[in-house]
Order: sequence, then C-alpha cells, then structure tokens
Amino acid sequence: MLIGSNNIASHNEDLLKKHQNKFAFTASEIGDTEAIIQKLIDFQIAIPSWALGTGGTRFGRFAGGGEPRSIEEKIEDVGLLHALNNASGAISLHIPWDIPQDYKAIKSLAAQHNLRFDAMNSNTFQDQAGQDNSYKFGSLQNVSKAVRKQAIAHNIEVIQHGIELGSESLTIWLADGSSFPGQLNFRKAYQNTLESLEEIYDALPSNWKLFLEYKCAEPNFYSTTVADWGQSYSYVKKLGDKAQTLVDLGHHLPNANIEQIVSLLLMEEKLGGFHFNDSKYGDDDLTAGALKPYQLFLIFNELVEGMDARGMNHAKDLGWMIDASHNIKDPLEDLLQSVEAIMIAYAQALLVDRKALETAQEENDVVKAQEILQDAFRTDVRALVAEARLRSGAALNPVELYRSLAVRKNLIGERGLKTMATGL
Ligand code: LRH
Ligand code: MN
Repeated sequence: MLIGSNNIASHNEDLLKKHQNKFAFTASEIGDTEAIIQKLIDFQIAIPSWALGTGGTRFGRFAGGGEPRSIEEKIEDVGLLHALNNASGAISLHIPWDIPQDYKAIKSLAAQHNLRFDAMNSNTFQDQAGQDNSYKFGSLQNVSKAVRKQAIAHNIEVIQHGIELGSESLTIWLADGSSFPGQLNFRKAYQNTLESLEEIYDALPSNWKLFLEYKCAEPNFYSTTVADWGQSYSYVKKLGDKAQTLVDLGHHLPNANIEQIVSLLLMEEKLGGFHFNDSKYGDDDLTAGALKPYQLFLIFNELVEGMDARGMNHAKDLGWMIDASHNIKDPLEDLLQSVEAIMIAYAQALLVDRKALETAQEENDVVKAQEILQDAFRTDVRALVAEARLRSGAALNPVELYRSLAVRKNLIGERGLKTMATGL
C-alpha cells in the first residue's frame, strides 16, 4: 500500500490551523527554533525488519493480520512509516530472517521508498535447518572450535550481504552464557569470544563499524558472556577503533543508570549506537517512551551534551535504531509512536540551557540544575516535531492518518489475515 503526497496534503490541510497556533506559541517560548527544526528533520531512526509483524511470548501470540511475508513487503512497510513521518529513513536487516535474493532489486525498491540499509544483524542464537553445529551451548564462546568457526563464518556472510546493500555496520548480539553455576569457565568463554570477534573484526571493510550489543540476561539465566556495558567495552577496546558498544535500553539490570553509561561510553569514543524501546521488568521491548519518558529524555540530554563536547554530527555519527516487539499493538502504529517519543526526547534535550546548567553544576546549585532540566522536559515540543514533519513533506499526525487511511485493513486485504512475518 502506498501513501501519496495527496493523502498527506489533505490530512495536513485539516490540521494546519490548529498546528500553526500551537507552533506559534511554542516558537514564542523557545529561542533558536529554526536550528532545532533542522536537526529534527535530519534525524533518522532505523526500523528493525524483525519488528514489522506481531511478536509474542512463550505464552502466546495474537496475530493482527496483513503482516509482511517477504523482505520486499517489509521494505514497503518501512517505506509507509517513512512517508508518514519522514523520520524512518532506514531499515535494519536481520540475517537469516531477511536474506536478500536479488541485491539490485532490493536496493532499487528501498531507494523508491527513500530508504537506506542501516546496521546488519547476525543471528547465532538460533539453529537453522540443516545447520552442522548447534548453538545450544553458545556460539563465539562455545568450547567447540567447529561451532565457533561456523558462527564466525555466519557473521562474515552477513557482512557480505551488507556490503552488497550499502550497509556500513554489523550488530552482534550474543545469547551466549550459562544457566547454571559450574556450567561455564568464564575466562575460557571470554577468550573464545574475543578470538572469534577478532576474526570477524578482521573481515570488516575499512569504513565499517562493529556494534557489540550487551544484555544482562535471557535466554541464559545465570551468566551472559557480553552481559553489561563494561564487558562489551572490554571487548571493543581490545578489538580496535571500528568496534563500539551498542546500548539496547531493555538490556540492563533494574535501576541501572543508563544515561551515565551513555555519557561514559560517549566520552570514551566507544558508543556506537542504540536499540530504543522501553521496559518495566525485563527485555520487554515495549514502545519507546511509553513507560519511562523522563529516562529517555535524560539519555538524550547526555547524548547532546557529550556529542557537542566532541563536535559530533547528531544525525550521522551514532547508530539510531529501534528494537521492539509488538504483542498487542499494531506493529506499524507502535513504531510510529516510538519514533515520535524519540524525536520528542531529542527535541527536549536540544532545549536544555547548557550554559545555565553548567553554572548551576559549578555552583552545586542542585535545585537550579533540576529546574533547568525539568523546564526542558516539561516543555511541550510536539508542535516542533510536527513542524519538522510538515516541512519535510510528512504528516502532521502520522498515527491519525495511518488510521484514517485504514492502512491495516488494506494490508489485510492485500496480504490476508494469517500471514506471519519472519522475526521475533
Ligand atoms: C536481543 C535483541 C537483539 C536482536 C534481537 C532481535 O534481545 O535485542 O538486538 O538481535 O533482540
Ligand atoms: Mn536489541
């Protein structure tokens, strides 16, 4: 299903007056509105190819219908999101869930939808049909050299797919670990993983990045071989400049101070990118900003401060990706809400009066410092984010237009009720 500029134009026309009033008020409250809007227009968030269908848990999966049946239909769905918010200009593929059969055709289809290919994701956490060796006891850590060799070869194959598609980064998340004390020799597991990562690192083209994603638990429930930022940091530090850490917001132990981790990794030039989502208990993969919008703001506050301290390009110098799983929401509506929440947190972080905050910090004026931060967080920036969409040819209210065009009903009409997308 395609959303044409005429659909967007008539939608915006209906909402324009109300938007202009809100925008005029917001702009009157905020200085430097133009610079902020340009930054919002430039900011693109990659959509995970594995989160375009209904997710589930071991207790059940409630399919919503009209799910993409192929990589082509996944690209169309991300193209649809991008047409609605002009902020989803990239797709992140997961191999083997999305193996491109015809690179040329896939690249031109993506180009038709103004999409580029962001980080490629390898998968050594599931056994594929006909696979020689099982990853039951891990992949890069495995005591068996044959298993490690197989996992290394898979990652190098994923890099090859990415080179053909114009991607410039590989994300490695390892389920590797143990579920019972005594099961694993931690030192050997670390050494095996490091040596395996070194072989993968050596296969990276010069302009590529390797993102090592950490996770505190699941599917192993006693130890994870890349369990936290410190372990990921120790690997990527040893690997070299092309290796950096990837922060998935749902991969932390309860009450972890993620914004402090982000600040440190950024200062150490070892922050590669993000998997945005939200969670209350574990790796819940819920809509970004749905439960902890203040934490998302505090993370962007550290990002803006740390990136400006290093003169980094906000839009280009880090990997901005969503990683979510939709158990009850329409996957595309959920993704539209996540992008909106991320853009709002970024816009609020751009509002923070950095000079005044620095002065308050230098004077240990704790109350003033909180006032400055919360003034930005409590500023309604939705009209700014909407204005950025309006100026870039997208919809003032993406979810409302998605619904008024009955997109899901149309997709079900095209694809049927029982279709199931590859992924989680
Ligand atoms: C692991 C993870 C990883 C992906 C997978 C789909 O929990 O966050 O980023 O490979 O989800
Ligand atoms: Mn992730």
